[in-house]
Parts: sequence; C-alpha cells; structure tokens
Amino acid sequence: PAPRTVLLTGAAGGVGTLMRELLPAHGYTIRSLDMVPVPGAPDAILADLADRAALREAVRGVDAVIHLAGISLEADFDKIVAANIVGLQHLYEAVREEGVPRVLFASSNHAVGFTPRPRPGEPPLPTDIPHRPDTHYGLSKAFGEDLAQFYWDKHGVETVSVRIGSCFPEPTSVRMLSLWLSPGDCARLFHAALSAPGVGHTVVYGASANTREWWDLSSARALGYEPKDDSEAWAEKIVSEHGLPAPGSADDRYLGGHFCENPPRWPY
Ligand code: 15L
Repeated sequence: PAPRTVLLTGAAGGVGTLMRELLPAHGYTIRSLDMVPVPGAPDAILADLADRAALREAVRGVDAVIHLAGISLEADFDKIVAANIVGLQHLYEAVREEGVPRVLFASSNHAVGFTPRPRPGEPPLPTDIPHRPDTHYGLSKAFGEDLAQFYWDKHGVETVSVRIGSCFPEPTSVRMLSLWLSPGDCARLFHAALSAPGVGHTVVYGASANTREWWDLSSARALGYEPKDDSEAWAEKIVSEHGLPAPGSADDRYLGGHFCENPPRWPY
C-alpha cells in the first residue's frame, strides 16, 4: 500500500510549494517542515536541519520523508556543508531512530553536471554514470546519494534519489527543454518513488517526457512513473527568444550548463 502520511522538508521552497499543492490528489497527507514559515500551512513545523531533536519529533509516525530542504543553488562551501551534508545526516539519523521506512531524496542534475550532454542521435544518459559534480552544491548532492546508499546497506532505510532536472511551472531556457520536470510529472514521479515496492536505494532521473530528453528514464519508469508532459510545446518560443547555446559554451557542452562555468555566472 502507498504511504499516506509524508513529512515534506523544504515545504516553503519552489518544489515544496508545488508538491504541497499536487500530492494530496495522489492520496497523501502532508506534514510540512521548513526553517521559514510556510505560506498557507500555519501548522508547518519550523525547524532547522541543525536541530536533531526537532527532526526526530518531525519524522515520528510518518510513512515516508520527502527531503527537499537544504540549499538548492551554489553557495559558500561552509553553508552547503552545514545544510546539505551535516543536515542531511541529521535527517537520516532521525529517520533511522524513528524507524521511517523510506526517504525520497531530492538529488540534482548537478551531481553529474560535468557529464557531456548527449548530442542529437546519441543515446540518453543512464543513471549509473560516475558522479561529476559541477558546484559545491552538486558535490553535496553526490554525497547525499552516497549517504542514502549507506543508510540502505547499513541500516535498511530505503531511498529513491531523484536527480531532478528543472522543476518549474514552465521551461524558460533551451537547457530546460531537455531537463524540464513539469510539476504534474514531479508529483507522479514522487508518488511512484514512494509507492513502488522494494526500492532499496534507487537512483532515478527526474524529467518529463521531453522530446529533447538527455536522460534515460527507465529506472524511474520501473518504479511506475509515467510522464505525461513534454517541454516541446515551448521550444519554438524559447529558441526564438534565446537562440541555441553558443557552440563550446558550458550550456552547449555539459549537462549542468552554466553551473559548470568558472567563475560561476550568477544568478542562475
Ligand atoms: C537545481 O538543482 C536547482 O535547485 C534548481 O533551482 C535549478 O537551477 C536546476 O537545478 C537546474 O539545473 O535548472
């Protein structure tokens, strides 16, 4: 049976806000957690990932955790370490101690961002390619996938690590035409990840059924994910407004696009 009560960390963030809206239709009761107030969720738990006791209380009694909290873009290494590495370990310890069976870990395309993106006609990228993080942020996501593997092997905590592409209401760049995960497909994927039996630690890519897909979605489909959306509907408009990335540019060469630039180009 599908888990019913889910702790959603990072509930005030971009993906968190979308999932609070869309997951209830898949049968979930959401317990929200964030370090800042969650608009529309006055009963949200306000807690920092540094607060082990609060995390332990927050995960108590839930069927699964969707872990979106942490820093979601490039930042100083120390800040990334505190939130995405130390904070992640705190979360998993709370999960282990309270016997929560499964976590959905929001990994990112930036864990493998320096992977050359497939050119037209080349096969899509499988999930078992080596980590090639493009930022401190991407490094923390690569670590997070290893931590998830460790908690499965050592403690029997299951995780689906979802390497999310770009989850926004609409694609807004040429790169996103390949990496877009529509909010509806994100909810479908999260539901599949939470309800599939026996996932151990499974890594999946999180993208819609995009015509310009760079990723092999078979490990996600094996969980029951059936994407319904395709960014191609926006392609003509986006390409005419932005043009294709300059040949040899980071956006042209790598999966992580401009996150690969050095020094990084801000804002993303
Ligand atoms: C990410 O991992 C970020 O959290 C998100 O804000 C986007 O920048 C996304 O990657 C992307 O690559 O588009």
